[in-house]
Amino acid sequence: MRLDVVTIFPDYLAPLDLSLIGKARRDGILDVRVHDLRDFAHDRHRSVDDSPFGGGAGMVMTPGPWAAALDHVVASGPTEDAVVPHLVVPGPGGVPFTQALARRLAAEPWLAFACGRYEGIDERVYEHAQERMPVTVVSLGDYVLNGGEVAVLAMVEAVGRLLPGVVGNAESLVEESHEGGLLEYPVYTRPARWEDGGILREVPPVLLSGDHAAIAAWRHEQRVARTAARRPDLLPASATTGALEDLDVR
Ligand code: 6GU
Repeated sequence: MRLDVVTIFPDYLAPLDLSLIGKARRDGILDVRVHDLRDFAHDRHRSVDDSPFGGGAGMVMTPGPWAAALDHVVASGPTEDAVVPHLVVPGPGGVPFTQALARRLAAEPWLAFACGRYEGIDERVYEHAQERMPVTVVSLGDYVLNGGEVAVLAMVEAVGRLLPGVVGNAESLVEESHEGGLLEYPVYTRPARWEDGGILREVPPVLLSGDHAAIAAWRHEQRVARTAARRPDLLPASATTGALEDLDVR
């Protein structure tokens, strides 16, 4: 998979050299290219922002450098199996980033990310981009970050680990939180009896029983209980309200 990132802070993307994503790059699974937006500015000061028309706080990213940078990314293709990238613009006003969206993005051969800063990017940049490639504005959640860079790190990690060969144990991809619609069950390892400064903390006995059906049932109960406590929005309404659907009333 080819990934291009346009940013005014290329150093922010340095973690993409580390861990599983760094390994995937060295293994040739990911081809990541980071571009400095200021390289596409036209003036001596390499400026990329200006004050907003209509007034208001902060600065807005100017369209010229963005159009030049995105045109440069498009012109650097086509890749083996895509003529243009799917452009992802991180921003709190986007569609929610979910495991389902991560899976859809993981099926794309080429993604580009446009990292905004300040109060946002001039709206005409979206028009320019949409006439050349698919564009999706994506939000990590209902809070505000200073720019798209940290969001790109999160999205690239979530997408990259779904690519074949990135996560060694493919099984560890299926039992996780959000795959299957429930949060993950609690996990334990040795010692089975842990002396924690005068308090004995033990592993739930069922996990030591060797009874695989009982273990599976316990883990499922834990997933449902944990999801009800922390993320009731993920459960069908019937699971939390004891709604009529459960009573088989006809
Ligand atoms: Cl994707 N970007 C920014 N700048 N802020 C955010 C976000 C993204 N998701 C939540 N807040």
